[in-house]
Formats: sequence, C-alpha cells, structure tokens
Amino acid sequence: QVFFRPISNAAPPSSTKRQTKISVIGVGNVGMAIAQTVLTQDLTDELVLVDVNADKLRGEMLDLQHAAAFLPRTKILASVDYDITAGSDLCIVTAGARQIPGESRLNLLQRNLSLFRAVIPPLVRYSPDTILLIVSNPVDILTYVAWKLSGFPSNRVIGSGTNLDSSRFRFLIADHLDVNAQDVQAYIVGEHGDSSVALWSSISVGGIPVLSFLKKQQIAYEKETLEQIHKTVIDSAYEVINLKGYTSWAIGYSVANLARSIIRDQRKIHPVSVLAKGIYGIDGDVFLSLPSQLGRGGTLGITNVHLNEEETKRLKDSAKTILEVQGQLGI
Ligand code: 6V0
Repeated sequence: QVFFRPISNAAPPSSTKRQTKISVIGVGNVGMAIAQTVLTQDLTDELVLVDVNADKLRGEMLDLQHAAAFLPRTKILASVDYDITAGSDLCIVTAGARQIPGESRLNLLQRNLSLFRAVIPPLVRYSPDTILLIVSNPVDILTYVAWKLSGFPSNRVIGSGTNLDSSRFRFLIADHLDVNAQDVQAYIVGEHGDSSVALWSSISVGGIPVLSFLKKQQIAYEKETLEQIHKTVIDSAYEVINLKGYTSWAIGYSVANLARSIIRDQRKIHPVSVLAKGIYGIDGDVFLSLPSQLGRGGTLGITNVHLNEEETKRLKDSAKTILEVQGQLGI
C-alpha cells in the first residue's frame, strides 16, 4: 500500500525494456569489491547477493542499499536461498573456502569442490540460460568444475583467469615507461598464478609493438628486466595478501570489466580462462587463460595470438599440471 504519492499524474509503468540481473555468490572481500564496482559503474538493473552467512549477507546488503542516494538506481537483493537468483544474466562466483594453515592445495581444492556442488546446481536450476563467471581459486580448475557440474556449453562458463595478472602487468609496464596503463596492450596467458606465461611479443604501447621497435632501432633491452616484471606480477598477489590480508580492489575492477563486456555485449578481448582443448596442441578438457572475445553469448571466440616455441611449451606444461590435479578430483 503506497501511502504517499510525491508525484501526481505519473504515467503508468511503461518500461518494457528487459531488465538485467547480476548475481554475486560469496560476499567476502572479493565478492563485495565486485558488487561495489558493478554498482558504481551502473552495469545492471538488479544486483543479487548470496552467501551462507546470513548476518553478514544482510549487513552487506543494507550497507549498499544505504548508498542509494549516491548511486545509479539499482535494485539490491540478498538471500541465502538461490531462488532469489532466478533469471540472472550473469552469475559471478567468489565463494571459497579459506586455506587452513598447513593444508595442502589439493585438500583445499577438495573442500572447494564440495562447496561448488552446493553452489553451481541451484544457480543452473534457477537461471538455465545464465553465464557463469568463476573467480574462486584455484580459478582454472574451479572453472572446469563449474563447467562439469553445470552441463553448460563451454562458451557460457568463464574463469576470471589472468585478466587480473594482465592488468598488473600493464600497470608495471606503464609505470616503467611512464605512460598510461590504458595505452598498454600486454597479455599474460595460461594458468592464473605461478605458472602464467607472459607474451612479450604482444606488448604494444599506443599501437607500437615494443619488442620489434626496440629491435629495429637496435636498442638493447635486457631479458632480465622483462623477466623481473613478470616475476613481480606473480609475486604481487602474495605481497598484497602479506600486507593487507587479502586482495580486493584490483580483482573487483577486473571482474566488473569482464561483466561489462558480457552484459553490454562489448565484444572486447580479455585474457580469461576458457576451454583450451585443441588449441596450441593442448590435449584434454582443461581451462586456461587465452585472449578471448567476450559478449552477450559469453566467450565468442579465441584470438589466434602467435606463441613462440617456448611460450607454447610453457602453456602445455601448465595444462599438464592442471590436468594431473583434475585427475585426482574424481569429477
Ligand atoms: P572471503 O572473504 O573468505 O569470502 C568468501 C565468502 O564465501 C564468505 O563470505 C563465505 O561466507 C562465503 N561462502 C563460503 N561457503 C559458501 C557457500 N557454500 N555458498 C555461498 N557462499 C559461501 O574470501 P575472499 O573474498 O577474499 O576470496 C574469495 C575467493 O576469491 C577465494 O577463493 C580467493 O582465492 C579468490 N580470489 C580470486 C582471485 C582471482 O584473480 N581469480 C583474486 C583474488 C581472490
């Protein structure tokens, strides 16, 4: 019952525009940084939060709702029940178990596998046409798990993968060359984390391919400097976690950027975790990051970026490592 009508002669509700809906599963540091960025960037009409911790969930929902006066108009909902996610265009999964001191990676993975068994089937039941965007770690293996549990075609299951590693890489190159990171194109591919592969030949600044420019000008560059930049990228997550306990802002912006490309059908190319079977001679059902075009249909294609022999070998090695771990999961 509306008891107060501040606007008279209002036209009847005429909006026939299809509303967009994004659900974020897991309202920890990462889930909330994503939710926050999605809201400030006006990416959706409805934002749904789901978590198992009912009090934290309601607290986070209210805290965001109280910012309504400063945000684009977005309906914010939250529940521990998955029926609230019904009809989502995009489901972003950040729910994850925390590593117990001394726990092996495989044990943590087993716990995250059980967690995904509780999360993915209800998402699929309530939003059979949705796109799943997986952020929880180890992201490549959990993207494979989500693909298996969902029964979705692989184009609708995407892992945030090395999108974040690549943005760290672009920042460091930009910092080194004193240019804007948005003018730097550079890709890190492969496994998100320690065995990622930096594609040196892909680096360009303002359209100028950096390595071939240096070679043509016969300017010597040190391979060690390049390797050091890549090493800093790999170490950066550990450094931030050591300093503040978790990472949140960069992953928040990076995933919101993926959400924009998908929801708004931007057809932009992002290095994200996709089914890499048959590409660069990779054998087996393995998800790895490769530069991929994203749009309303999910992964629209994978770019044929040239990899040299060493890069191909590194990529295949990471695929092998991931497949070995997957083999022990029994899924
Ligand atoms: P966090 O702050 O511990 O939050 C995890 C949240 O998940 C908590 O609110 C839990 O209550 C919730 N949760 C646990 N079980 C369930 C369940 N069954 N259903 C719904 N919710 C549940 O962790 P944080 O937010 O820091 O990290 C979340 C995940 O993101 C972890 O797996 C990280 O490793 C991963 N990250 C991935 C990155 C990437 O680049 N892919 C980057 C950063 C973190």
